[in-house]
Amino acid sequence: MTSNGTKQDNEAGQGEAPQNLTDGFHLVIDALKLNDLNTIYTVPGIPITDLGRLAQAAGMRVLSFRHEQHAGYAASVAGYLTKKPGVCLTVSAPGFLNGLTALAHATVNCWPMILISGSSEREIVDLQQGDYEEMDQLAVAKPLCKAAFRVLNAEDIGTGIARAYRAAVSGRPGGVYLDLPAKLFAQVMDAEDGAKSLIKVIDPTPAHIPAPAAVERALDVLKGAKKPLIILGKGAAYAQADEAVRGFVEKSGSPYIAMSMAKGLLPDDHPQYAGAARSLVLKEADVVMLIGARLNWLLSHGKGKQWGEPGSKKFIHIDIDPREMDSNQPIAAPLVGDIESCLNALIDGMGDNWSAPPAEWVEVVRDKSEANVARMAPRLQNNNVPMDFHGALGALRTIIKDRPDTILINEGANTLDFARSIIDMYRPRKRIDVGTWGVMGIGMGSAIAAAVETGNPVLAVEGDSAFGFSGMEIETICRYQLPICVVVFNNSGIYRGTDRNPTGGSDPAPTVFVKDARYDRIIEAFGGVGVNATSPDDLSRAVTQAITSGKPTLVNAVINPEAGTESGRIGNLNPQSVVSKK
Ligand code: ADP
Ligand code: TZD
Ligand code: MG
Repeated sequence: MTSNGTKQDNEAGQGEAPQNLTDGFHLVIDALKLNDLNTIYTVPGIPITDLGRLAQAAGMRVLSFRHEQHAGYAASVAGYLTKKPGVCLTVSAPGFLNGLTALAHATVNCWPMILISGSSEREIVDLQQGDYEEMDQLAVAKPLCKAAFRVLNAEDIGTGIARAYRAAVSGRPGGVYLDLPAKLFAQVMDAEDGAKSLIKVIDPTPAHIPAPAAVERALDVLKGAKKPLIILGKGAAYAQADEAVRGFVEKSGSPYIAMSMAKGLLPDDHPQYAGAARSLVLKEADVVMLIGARLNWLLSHGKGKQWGEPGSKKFIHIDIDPREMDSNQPIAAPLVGDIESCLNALIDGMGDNWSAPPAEWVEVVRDKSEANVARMAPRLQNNNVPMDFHGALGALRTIIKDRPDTILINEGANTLDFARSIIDMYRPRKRIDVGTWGVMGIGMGSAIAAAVETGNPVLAVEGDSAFGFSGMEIETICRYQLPICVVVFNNSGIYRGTDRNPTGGSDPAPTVFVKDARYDRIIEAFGGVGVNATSPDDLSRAVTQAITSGKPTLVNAVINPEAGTESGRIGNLNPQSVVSKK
């Protein structure tokens, strides 16, 4: 049926029983539900207010945020955790743009997400006649996501949502934009034809079996290794191939390290885990096997001092995207396929007599790990007041150890870098952080999605600056009564709270915030529990209480303003003026 046909239906419809008709609103909802997409992260307004209402009436979970960016981050994290696209719904132009950062973030992190946005009328937008919230949103979205579609006719809604779903999850996952102009929602069509127009997506993430020759090549390279190293990335966590990952790592006998969000895929106290000997293994390994991890800036592009002598390593790389191969270093054995299929093929190919790597390598790595862990231990038990990062994170480390199903959200600079190395993870997909961009602002959106999608308790460990980006969503957390405990590491600023205005003027330095701020009072405004914690013992008590009760809680953790360093552990990326230094 064409849009003309729809019009006729509309007119004819006046004489007919209304239950025989459907409209754009209902078709969008029915298409989402048909594909088991039952949760929407949104901010309401023209033209999608009724879409949210009707979706809730149809039994969908509709979570209404205070700012679209956080609804978007929530959808991206829902995609990461569930392997189905998270759905974010926004209003036109400014709402769309607010959601777009999260759509780009999802794409950069290879997480499936669909940003559905209402938009203004095509006829007016294209003639630039100044519509309410006018913008050519499809054109703006295109370069920032994996795919972008617009639906003009009600009978194409099913196709639009099916295409968006497939584009988001197939191959390398990413963000997809779906543009729905206001007029579409009110378009009416015959209900039976409407139902028939919907598509249930069959096998949206088909297995991607690696070529046998590529498997053999990878095994040859691995077999030749005297000092192998496996690096697990968040693609391996996303793949939900947990048994294959464990099976392969253990059968290989190789030391492994985990990128931040792959922590816990195997427990961080696993005997092969070399996280505490990271510098040693990166420098010394002769064969490095990347599993769902890119050789991007987070691994210094596989170059530089930390990687030892140039040319001293061979790489094996498992990824679903063939174009990732050779992006930064020549790959001796590219293995293109989905992680589960690739690892199972490798496990089969290893047979029953696979020999473990040379004992001296395994022992050197284990000795170094154990020595570093032992050296760190006393610092984590300090009870200093004001707290430093080690004392405060030592307390939280124990809490996660005792409650390994808790999902840890983490952002900030020092707060991020210290937490990543101090807090051990024991279960897959329990750590969500700033991801590939190192973006601040993912905190509350991620926490909300983690709670909504899993029902597990959530602990968000936030720098005071990082928290500020999404702080108003504390109201959302209280409104939905989510089991989220937010700990703000309050060192009164970005990196440190000690900078001074060099002119002696009354404006504070750009990196410092209000001294002695009480973030805990923010949550009290919305009926949540606020606690001011000045010692690791206080902090431990407050967080344990929060997780046990499941009540929305915000702990203001008072951290020594002198404790941090510039840019945390990536100060080397920070350009500094040599001429203006005193
Ligand atoms: P990290 O930041 O943890 O190092 P990256 O985001 O850089 O991880 O890398 C994740 C990689 O995983 C991406 O290159 C992506 O294409 C890949 N990937 C995602 N899902 C799968 C899958 N199911 N099978 C194989 N590779 C995958
Ligand atoms: N804006 C965005 C969206 N992302 C960013 N990464 C930054 C700005 C720059 N930035 C960082 O890279 S870390 C950080 C900013 C503003 C905040 C660090 O302060 P914090 O953490 O209080 O969160 P610590 O513990 O004081 O180091
Ligand atoms: Mg800070």
